[in-house]
Formats: sequence, C-alpha cells, structure tokens
Amino acid sequence: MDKIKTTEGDLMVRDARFVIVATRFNEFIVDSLLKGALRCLRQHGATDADIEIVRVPGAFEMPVVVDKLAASRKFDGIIALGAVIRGGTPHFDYVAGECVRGIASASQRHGVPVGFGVLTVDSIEQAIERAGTKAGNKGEEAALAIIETVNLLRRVD
Ligand code: INI
Repeated sequence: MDKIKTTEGDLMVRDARFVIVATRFNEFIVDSLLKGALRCLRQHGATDADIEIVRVPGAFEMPVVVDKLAASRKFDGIIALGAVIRGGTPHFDYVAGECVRGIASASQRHGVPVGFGVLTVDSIEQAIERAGTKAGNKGEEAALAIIETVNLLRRVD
C-alpha cells in the first residue's frame, strides 16, 4: 500500500470561497442545518468574508440558482441546504427528484463541488433528528464534505 499513490483532501480551509444556498421552505429545520454548516466552515478556518448565503424559496428552485452560482466561478465550493418532507401526495417525489438531479448536473457541468445537505425524509421527526439532534447535523456534514472535496480537487490531476 505504501507505494500506491493516494490522493485525499484535508479539512483545512485555505484561500477558498463558499456559498451556502439554503431554502426558506421548512425554515425552522433549514436554519439548524445552516448553523451547523457555518460552525463547520468557521471551525476549519473560513472567515465570514469567505462565506456568502443565498436564500431560495424551496428545493425546487435550488438547481437553477446553484447552476448560476457555479457558472460564476466566484466560489470554490457550494453547500446546498434544504428539507423536503414527504406529504400525502406525489409532490415530494417531484420536488426531491428534480432538486437532486439538477444540483448534481450543475455541479458536474461546471466542475464546482456541491455539498448535498438537503434532507429528503418521511416526517418532521426524521428532519429534526438530522438537523442537529440524534442523527447529527447534515448541514455540518455537507460543509465538511465540501471542504475536503475543494482541497481534493486542487490535488487531483
Ligand atoms: N419545498 C421544499 O423545499 N421542501 C418541501 O418539503 C416542499 N414541499 O413539501 O412541498 C417544497 N415545496 C416547494 C417547492 O420547492 C417550490 O418552492 C414550489 O413548488 C414553488 O415552485
């Protein structure tokens, strides 16, 4: 194993700019994800001048905004935060499906990593569990993954 070239990203923020795209829908949950993401970025060396926050109405609107921010080349990493909670109709599947698909394709099209901190859950209880209670904070996890991926992309050739 010692002879195998292995490339990884570390978790130190160095000269990098981040934008957090957060929904206003389910704001009560998303604000906890946002707190977790900001805490993580700051703990790993980002200053507030390195961070911008963009608020979008709902998860369905995220892809077009993420696409424009990625195309701007102003940011090294994007963190998408939202919560899509299943109701009694197929609406959830359309909103969640388009959100995931659109964000992934914007990230790949522009080569800008996007941390996916959009909860797709069956109930408000499951959302609360993932927004800073017993199942951690998915906003924090998305921010950590994006710090690592920004650093990794600078190293892979
Ligand atoms: N948007 C969300 O971010 N989460 C949801 O759970 C949700 N539900 O369940 O409806 C939701 N809907 C709004 C959608 O994202 C758009 O903002 C809306 O349809 C207007 O285009």
